[in-house]
Amino acid sequence: MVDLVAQALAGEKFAIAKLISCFESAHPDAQKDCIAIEKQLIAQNPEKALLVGLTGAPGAGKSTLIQHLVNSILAMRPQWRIAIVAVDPSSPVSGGSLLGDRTRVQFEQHEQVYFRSQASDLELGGIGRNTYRVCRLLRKIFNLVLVESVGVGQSEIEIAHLADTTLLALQPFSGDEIQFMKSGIMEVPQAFVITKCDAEDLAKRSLHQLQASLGFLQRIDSKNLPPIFQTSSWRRTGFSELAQFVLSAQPLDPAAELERENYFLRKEIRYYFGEYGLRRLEGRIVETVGKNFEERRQLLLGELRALLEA
Ligand SMILES: Nc1nc2c(ncn2[C@@H]2O[C@H](COP(=O)(O)OP(=O)(O)OP(=O)(O)O)[C@@H](O)[C@H]2O)c(=O)[nH]1
Ligand SMILES: [Mg+2]
Repeated sequence: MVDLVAQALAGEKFAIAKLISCFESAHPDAQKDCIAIEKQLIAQNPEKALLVGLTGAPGAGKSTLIQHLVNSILAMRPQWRIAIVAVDPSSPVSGGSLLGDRTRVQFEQHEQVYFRSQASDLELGGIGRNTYRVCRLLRKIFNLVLVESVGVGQSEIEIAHLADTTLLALQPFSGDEIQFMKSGIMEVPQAFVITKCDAEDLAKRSLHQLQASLGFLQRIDSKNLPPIFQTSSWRRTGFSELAQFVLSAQPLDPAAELERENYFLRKEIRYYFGEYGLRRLEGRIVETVGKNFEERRQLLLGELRALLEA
């Protein structure tokens, strides 16, 4: 395990994939390994990378955006290593990830870029069962972690719980804004990106429309609107401005980080054991604060299992 962690920190993709598999595994022994990996990583690297979420309607241009954004960031930070997690919609019939259905991003030209896809889980709000834990792992190995989630139901809101900074991609005049306004999603992101701004007048008109829509939202302070970026993969414009924004964003402070940790613990407990489990464990959730996340997870899920089996 010590070797594997050292290799992953040195950027070896095979080792990184093995570590991720451990966090995705449902095997009982895997949790012990996860605890050991987390300890090793904390000992070897006290830093945590920024976690950026990108969401938007299907086909809005998210993957293309990530590809150009990563290129721009690497032009500014040539030594950086970047991980991309794509949360793919899963088939309601087979439960499997519909990998072939989405445009796959090609990053082969960069040795420092690592790509991983995960199946989403609608019951968990559209992100994968282990996405949070895998992102925690990747934040210790990479300088930046980007998560793309497809807009299905509430996944836009869920990714905002997951990420330090959330970007919402919108296509010009797609009608997505109206849907997003109704469901509260427009209030979620730290920045908007209007994609496919291939022509000047289209860019201008769609910017005005978005600004006007945001003006209607009571919960957004009209003097403090989130920044709006406009990109075109065709013209290759807007990506360096967006890259600057990402590079200037800050990870959550420790208090917010702990809140996020508890949010995902509660969510998992509710998923497996329902509201009853959550009520039984609420006190223990608070008592275990101070331990590493994977240790808390093992302890809490183990205690509930024992309680229900007794
Ligand atoms: N004209 C134009 N087309 C674009 C631009 N960006 C993306 N596209 C096209 O839009 C389509 C969808 O792009 P993707 O990047 O796969 O969009 P996505 O949001 O990741 O899609 P899903 O992951 O399937 O939800 C592709 O055919 C892209 O070529 C752009 O800036 N201009
Ligand atoms: Mg995509």
